[in-house]
Amino acid sequence: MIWNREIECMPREKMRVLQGEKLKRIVAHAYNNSLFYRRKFDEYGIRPEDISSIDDIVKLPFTVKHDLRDNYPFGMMAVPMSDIIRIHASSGTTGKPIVVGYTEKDLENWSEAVARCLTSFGLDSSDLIQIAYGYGLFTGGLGLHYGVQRIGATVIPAGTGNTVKQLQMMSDFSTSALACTPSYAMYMAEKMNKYDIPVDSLSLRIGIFGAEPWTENMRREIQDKLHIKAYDIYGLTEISGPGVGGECECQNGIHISEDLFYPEIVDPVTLESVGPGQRGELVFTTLDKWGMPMIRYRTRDLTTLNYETCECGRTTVRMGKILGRSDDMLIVRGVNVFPSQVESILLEFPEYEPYFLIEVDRINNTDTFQIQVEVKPEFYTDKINQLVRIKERLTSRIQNVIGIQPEIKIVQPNTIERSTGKSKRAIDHRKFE
Ligand code: DLL
Repeated sequence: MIWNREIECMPREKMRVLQGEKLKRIVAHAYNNSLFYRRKFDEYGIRPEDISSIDDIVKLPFTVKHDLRDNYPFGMMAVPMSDIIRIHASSGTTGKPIVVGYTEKDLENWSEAVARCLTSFGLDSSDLIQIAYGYGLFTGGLGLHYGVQRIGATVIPAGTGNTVKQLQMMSDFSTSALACTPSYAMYMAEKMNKYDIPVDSLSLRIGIFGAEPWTENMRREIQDKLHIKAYDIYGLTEISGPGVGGECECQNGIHISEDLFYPEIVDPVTLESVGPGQRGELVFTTLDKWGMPMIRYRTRDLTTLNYETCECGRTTVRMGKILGRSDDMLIVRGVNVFPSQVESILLEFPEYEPYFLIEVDRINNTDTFQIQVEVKPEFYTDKINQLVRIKERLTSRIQNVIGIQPEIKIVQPNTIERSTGKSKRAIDHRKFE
């Protein structure tokens, strides 16, 4: 099923014309109604009249997270506050939170985007969808909530935490789809095992997972453990929230609602556009968001874009899985390390749990690279020799794939923090002055 066939299957040329029209409108709106954009465009010598098609987008300056922080809380709004009917916020890892505001039309568009994703996951009005993303200022809970209502399915607004109760609800209500972070889904699977809840006693068939990077290996693991199809949903607060894009039944790339959120990929260093299929930083322009338009917003997420028509029939551009962030990539002894690489390797080993914590430090001018991992209880043993062997295999696999040798520290089962939201997977203790 396709929620909005006209848009989702629109010929590419027609889509570019539509995007051009919308870009002209939103740039004029931003210039005329937001002091921030007026100053910025004036500084770059850009006027709304300079934009005549979507190709002109490269003339526009970028917007970055700092801009939102500097204009905290409402300085980036492009409508009077009386037209803003909802705010959300994201704390990020450091500093002041960023705040975003939505008009009624913005919320409608956002729900439309989420409705497209849910439909492409195979959900419809007959489904019961348990939302175990956080409600509140985080966009996950309410964002999914409105999308589920839009397709006429039943919302189970569970929120995060209280895992045993979540499982009970899933069983009592015959929940057919679960929406949460992939790490929370793994944790739920672990709890089901612990409490001897047979997975087939549940009615789950679909997972709606996002808000943090996860790998194909993680997908397989979750699908096997929960007997579901696990779909990727992507989004970020600045651009609306969840549903900027989502996979289809082909599970081969995240279709972006590009009539609403125009994506580009740029080289994170030179900021030049890169060719189709090439990896770089994802940049979004919101083409139909009026409360707080985002023009060429640098997401810091690293991925690729594929413009080929999908086997599902949709023509909308597909982004690859997020490979990491240009700002959470660790550079250890000169080598780029992404936490997702470690996750993927751990999942190749039956002995290890997929939970880990990377710690990086600098001692005597040399970077240390330690990874704490858990051995599954059935492989955990007092026999030092056996543990050493398991450790050696992991060390050499990581060295081969990533290019540097880690110090593997095996910790007791269940000691690495399980997360019900986004998991923290790396700590960098180095001080860079
Ligand atoms: O995490 C919105 C969301 C909620 C998306 C629920 C999906 C489901 P933020 O808190 O602003 O918003 O974080 C956005 O999370 O820039 C990515 O780095 C990461 N992220 C989000 N979805 C995915 C995904 C929400 N599917 C940041 N895969 C983004 C990988 C993701 N990373």
